[in-house]
Amino acid sequence: MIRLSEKVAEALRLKKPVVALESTIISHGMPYPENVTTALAVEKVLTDLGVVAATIGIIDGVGVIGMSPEEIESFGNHPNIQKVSRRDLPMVYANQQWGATTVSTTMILAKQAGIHVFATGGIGGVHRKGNETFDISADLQELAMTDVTVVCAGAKSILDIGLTLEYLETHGVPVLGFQTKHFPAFFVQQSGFQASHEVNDAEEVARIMVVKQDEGLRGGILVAVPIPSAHAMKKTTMDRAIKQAIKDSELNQVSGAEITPFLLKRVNELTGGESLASNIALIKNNVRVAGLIAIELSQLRNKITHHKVI
Ligand code: PSU
Ligand code: MN
Repeated sequence: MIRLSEKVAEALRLKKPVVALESTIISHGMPYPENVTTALAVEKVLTDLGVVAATIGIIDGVGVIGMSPEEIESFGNHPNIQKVSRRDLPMVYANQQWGATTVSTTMILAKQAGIHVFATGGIGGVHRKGNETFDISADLQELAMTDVTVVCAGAKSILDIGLTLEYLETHGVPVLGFQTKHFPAFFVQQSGFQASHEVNDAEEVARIMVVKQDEGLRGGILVAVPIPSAHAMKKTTMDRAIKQAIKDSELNQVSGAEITPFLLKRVNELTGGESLASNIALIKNNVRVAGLIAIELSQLRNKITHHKVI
């Protein structure tokens, strides 16, 4: 059910660094045309580092690992492309549909292709009042079971970040603060909660990944990179927008899979261009960190193979 682009297939064959990228961020995370220009710009961040970008999406029922610029444009410009999480995957495949992959689905497809590093903006998590609604993103279950390292800027405070971190702890997912002990909240550098562990650099992340894989410890790793300070937003501005967005979602009785896209869109509208600029800056930064991790991982893996041959 998956098809690798030639570039991605070759890089994986040669054990060169590859980073996966998701497509729901393109279809539901940002307005057109900035979604497309950003998706292409982040691929360039990777290319400049010597890393191969693999943007993942589902086209006519096939999981495409390494979408072309034309395919990225179609995803960004499509008025109502379906957001596909783990639950939705069989139907989209069976009915040969198009689908934008969330963090959970991108992890599934990346793992199947043999890609272990994935960069995005923010992950899904336990929603506010999640204890009543049971609305917990499939992203968290995927992190619990699928061996892919997800590099993000934390989670937006549309979620209950405390409960999200508790859930990850219960399921044995390391949450690594990249050069920070704080867990970031997307637009702002600190959520008020701590990461489970602070890492110094990409090399440390890669070593942790290798040990975790080699010890057979199931599941992924979350690397949380704070938004660069020059692009961080005021907490009060964000808190106000998020409060309003949640109120609007309740008024409109939005629920289920619709809620995250609704809140993302509403927060974007309420904070306008400022949040869009921050969003783009943090994604580029996450992708750069993911690229460095992929480079270190590829070096470690190639070294280990070499010693074994001797
Ligand atoms: N949070 C963001 N930006 C996003 C998403 C979440 O700040 O684009 C997207 C991701 O694709 C994530 C999905 O995997 O929303 C989670 O949706 P849900 O909460 O319905 O599981
Ligand atoms: Mn949900």
